[in-house]
Amino acid sequence: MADRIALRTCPLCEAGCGLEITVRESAREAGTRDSVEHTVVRIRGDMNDVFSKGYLCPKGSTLKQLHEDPDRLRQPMVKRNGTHVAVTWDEAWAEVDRGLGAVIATHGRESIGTYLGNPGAHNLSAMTFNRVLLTAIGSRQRFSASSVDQVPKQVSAGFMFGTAVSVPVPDLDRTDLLLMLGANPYASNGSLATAPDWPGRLEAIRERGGRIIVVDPRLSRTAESADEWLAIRPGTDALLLAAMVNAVFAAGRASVGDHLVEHVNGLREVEGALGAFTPEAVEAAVGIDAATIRRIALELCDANRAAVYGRIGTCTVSFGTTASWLVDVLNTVTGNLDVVGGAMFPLPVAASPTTRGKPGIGKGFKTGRGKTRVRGFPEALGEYPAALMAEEITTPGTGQIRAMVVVGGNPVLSTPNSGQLDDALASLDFMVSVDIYLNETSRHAHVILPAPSHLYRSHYDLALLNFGLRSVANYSAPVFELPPGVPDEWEILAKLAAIAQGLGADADPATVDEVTIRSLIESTVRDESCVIAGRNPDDIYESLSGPANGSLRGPDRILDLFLRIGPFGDGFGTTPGGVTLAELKRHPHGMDFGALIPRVPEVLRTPSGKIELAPPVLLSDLPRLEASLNQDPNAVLLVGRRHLRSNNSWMHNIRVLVKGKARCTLQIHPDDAARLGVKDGSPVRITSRVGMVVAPAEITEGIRPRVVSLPHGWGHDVPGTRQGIAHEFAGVNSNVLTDHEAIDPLSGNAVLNGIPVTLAAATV
Ligand SMILES: Nc1nc2c(c(=O)[nH]1)N[C@H]1C(S)=C(S)[C@@H](COP(=O)(O)OP(=O)(O)OC[C@H]3O[C@@H](n4cnc5c(=O)[nH]c(N)nc54)[C@H](O)[C@@H]3O)O[C@H]1N2
Ligand SMILES: Nc1nc2c(c(=O)[nH]1)N[C@H]1C(S)=C(S)[C@@H](COP(=O)(O)OP(=O)(O)OC[C@H]3O[C@@H](n4cnc5c(=O)[nH]c(N)nc54)[C@H](O)[C@@H]3O)O[C@H]1N2
Ligand code: SF4
Ligand SMILES: [Mo]
Repeated sequence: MADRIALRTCPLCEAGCGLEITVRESAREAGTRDSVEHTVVRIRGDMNDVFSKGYLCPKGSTLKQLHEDPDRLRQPMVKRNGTHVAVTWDEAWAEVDRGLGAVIATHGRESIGTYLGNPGAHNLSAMTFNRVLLTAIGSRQRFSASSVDQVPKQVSAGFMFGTAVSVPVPDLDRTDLLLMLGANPYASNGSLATAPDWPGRLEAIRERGGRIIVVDPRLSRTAESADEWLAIRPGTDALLLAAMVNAVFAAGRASVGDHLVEHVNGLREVEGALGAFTPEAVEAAVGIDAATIRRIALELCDANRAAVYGRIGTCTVSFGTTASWLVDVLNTVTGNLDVVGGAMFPLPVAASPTTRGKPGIGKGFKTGRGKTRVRGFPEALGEYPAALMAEEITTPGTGQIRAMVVVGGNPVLSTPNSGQLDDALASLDFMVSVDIYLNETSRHAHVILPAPSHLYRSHYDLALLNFGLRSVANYSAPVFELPPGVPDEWEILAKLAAIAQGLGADADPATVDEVTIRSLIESTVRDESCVIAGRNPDDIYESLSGPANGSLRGPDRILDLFLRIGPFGDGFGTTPGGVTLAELKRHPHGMDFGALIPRVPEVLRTPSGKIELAPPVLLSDLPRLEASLNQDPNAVLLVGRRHLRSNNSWMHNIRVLVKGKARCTLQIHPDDAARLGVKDGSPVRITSRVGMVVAPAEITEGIRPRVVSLPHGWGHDVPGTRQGIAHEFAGVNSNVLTDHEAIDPLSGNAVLNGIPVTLAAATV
């Protein structure tokens, strides 16, 4: 057979690059399991992709190696006598039914915990059926990678603008000045601001005469390419931002702009609340001099178009929510919120809470609608802090977690005090992992249910396009047809849901799918502000599911509903020519509905219908922020970092990505290395309150003295896993050092940067 080209959005990171995949298919001899043999010949950037235009990073092409990786699980695994053995799907489902059923029968639903990992945010199956699974399980013991990541930004956006995804993004393509804190898009390709080729977009800012300022304790690749690098002391971005806002007010330059005057509450309250945070008051703690703080604050006012953007380094710290809030306060008071070239609200094509409900007003946002069982820590976004998962498993009492359901997550490497969590997972009565590998976390699972290779699944970035720098839609059809008898990931999730509901091991995922679409349609037609309000649900169902629409089922059918009721949708006939899944399929390189447009006040969903610049919850954290001015300037603080060729804790079983220079090194300043007497490459013992690891030193001028950096996601040398290559390039687990007690009180997010450590030369 001739080669064919398949187009697909890369699911590995938030950039969502278009891939052009050359595929060879040849007929197999009769009697083999699949009738067609597939080979991925080559993967390169899709030059015609509407958003990425051919850009891709070194990880994108390795979907081929991932697809072919012999260690990637193809069959379910069940733990027997301490060892995982491959079983049939029927055996695996029977085991899940027995295991989950027994825990529910004995301890009740609250004893089942869930952890949803990061790849789910890039996965149409998970985006449509994880919620179904959580509802079916019916336990409040919900955890996810969100609370080791972006929850602080979602909480601050929720209080200010009304929904947890009302997150302004920097309008990179039209800005003249970008102030970037705690983000390294040259490695990570951008986060909570979705666009392919961040490096190219940043270079374009400078080419058109603009400036980029990077705030980072390390001279990251992004800082290296910027006009200015400010080597901040870890964990102090909230102080820096507070001082910048203070300086803008003090200079009499605070102005939200004519476009926002009518739409902002709390401007004077913010001015008063931040009175103590003068540039002079914060400079010692922050490690950046007052004159520089003041100058940059005023540059943001003077620039024609400027944007402030903060990410991991501003979120995964003790003042994560406060810093995230202050980023948008600074954008607002410098007149840069909701203007072209400033910080703007995305207009997603599908499934955004910012395009649902009555425009301009809403119920607003709350946290604390429940408290953790053990220490009474408040809920955020319907979840509890991942940092507290271990104590919920190990502390006896009613509601103690006795079983875990983990979907696409590796919390043993990704969440704080992993040593403790590792032990906790080992103590469970039952655990099931939906994962593609037998790794540090899934090794604890009694049953591992393997999701099929990405190339067998359809794809649409339902989550990340909520943060798109343009309104883009792109659907990827499966590259290969699933072999008979192998469930798609959504079918795995739907069947798990059915089993959790007590429907037994023979339950049909199709039934769950039907119930799901019916209830989605029902709630949509009941929503008065929806374009299909009051329509007959059966007609909508038929329009989605009938042969004329390709007899859609599963995630594709849900996606079609979301597209059609979205701002560019056909509204099931209301807006002829509007987007549908069928239309999207006719545009395999994607559809681009344009650059960002100003959205205030329509985007707001606060009860007041205004931007809340001074939410009381945020003001209440300021005394704690002020107390943090008195820090020990001599403390040695650990931060993390990312590498372009790595992806959190996985993609480490792909040789082309891990070979070469060791990645898991401790970056350390020459002065600190000299004091310890360590040479480049020699081992350093790093000790925190909760743990100790030894990693080789990488001596570099590109880090602030008294700051050291170790990447996360390594430590693949534990027994009982099946990742041969990752094992060879094991590295050490930095989250052995991060402290489960250190949590941002407003969001429950873990503190993963700015960890106090002591260092010593280690003997080999
Ligand atoms: N110290 C420190 N820790 C951190 C961070 C940090 O900066 N510093 N960053 C944090 C951040 S931002 C994040 S998002 C978290 C990530 O935390 P997690 O989501 O817990 O970890 P990942 O490494 O993304 O693990 C992904 C898992 O999903 C599996 N997988 C991959 N693709 C699929 C799929 O299609 N389906 C299924 N079912 N499984 C799949 C992989 O095999 C792996 O087991 O880590 C956090 N941890
Ligand atoms: N190649 C690759 N790409 C990825 C990922 C990956 O693992 N590898 N992970 C994906 C995920 S899940 C996410 S969430 C995104 C994250 O994307 P980013 O937010 O860009 O994360 P990082 O690349 O880790 O950059 C964080 C930077 O913050 C700095 N930093 C640490 N502490 C502080 C601090 O206190 N203040 C300030 N100002 N800076 C600090 C670090 O030195 C680092 O350079 O990347 C995504 N993309
Ligand atoms: S930047 Fe790399 S990993 Fe991210 S979507 Fe693009 S090709 Fe994939
Ligand atoms: Mo993340």
